[in-house]
Amino acid sequence: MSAEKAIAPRSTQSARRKNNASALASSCHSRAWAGFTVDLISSVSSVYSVVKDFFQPFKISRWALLAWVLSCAAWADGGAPVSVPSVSASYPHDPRSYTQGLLWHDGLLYESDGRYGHSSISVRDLNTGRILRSRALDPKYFGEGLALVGDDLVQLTWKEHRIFIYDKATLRLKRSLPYAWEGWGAAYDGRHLIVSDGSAWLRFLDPISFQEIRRVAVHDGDQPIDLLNELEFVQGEILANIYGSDRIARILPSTGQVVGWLDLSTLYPAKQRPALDAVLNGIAYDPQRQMLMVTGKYWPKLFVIPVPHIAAIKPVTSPSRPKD
Ligand SMILES: [Ca+2]
Repeated sequence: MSAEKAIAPRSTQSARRKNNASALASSCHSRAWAGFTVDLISSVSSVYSVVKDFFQPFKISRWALLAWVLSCAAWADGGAPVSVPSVSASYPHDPRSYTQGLLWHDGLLYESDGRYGHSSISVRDLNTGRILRSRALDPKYFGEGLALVGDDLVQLTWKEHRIFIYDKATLRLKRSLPYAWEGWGAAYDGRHLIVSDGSAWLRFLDPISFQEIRRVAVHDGDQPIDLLNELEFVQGEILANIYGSDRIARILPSTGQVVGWLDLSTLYPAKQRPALDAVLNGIAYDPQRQMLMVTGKYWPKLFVIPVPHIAAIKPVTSPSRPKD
């Protein structure tokens, strides 16, 4: 999480500018716009609206701003293929939730919420969105990524260098441990706890000692992809929200290469959101039904995406098949 990710008073103009700057930086710097040509018009339009709002007090020519946006678009050329997956269903999601971690296990949703004074871990019913069990964090902690390791829920905190281990059935706090890095996203691949820290690095930790085993730098072609946020391990790939973006990266764990992007910008259009920080964040996976569940901070809905719709896009590095 970057400094911009912290909640500032949302009613102030400075807060809006701060968040606008974050969204803009994410758009240009992380190259989450890779594959830009697929949706050039809509992307330029949305970025331009953010830029115009941000620079409005400085009375800069709209044509100069548009030229700058287009230069960003040209810079973010090429990259892994972009898909717009189909949504098969939607369910209620508590619009007060500042979603930082999401996972699915045995018919229940588990969610980690952030913000100082509001952070929690909870168990939720998918159909109603109702919170079945919840445990608040001490106000000095900002809840972050969440992963299930065996029967233990592992919750990261943002800058507090502390992780919490809970019993999944009761949410009883079993222990807390020091943690070396800034906490953003977390997922478990059955062997390692995979964590992000807002950079382009994904670390693979021993799930018992939480010591680093290895790390990979995430990249789309030769471009690093930073601001990696909420994570999920899905059919051999790591899916990652990119902070401030409406896209999810599909990442090869072995190399960090992005093999595709999921464009989810139509699920909850930015103009309908209650705040600039109401961004896409939260990926859960049900392996039995092979479906993803995605939501965002302050989002009133959770959306279901059948995984076969995603897998239909072949990784660019998949071995070439022998000719028939
Ligand atoms: Ca997740």
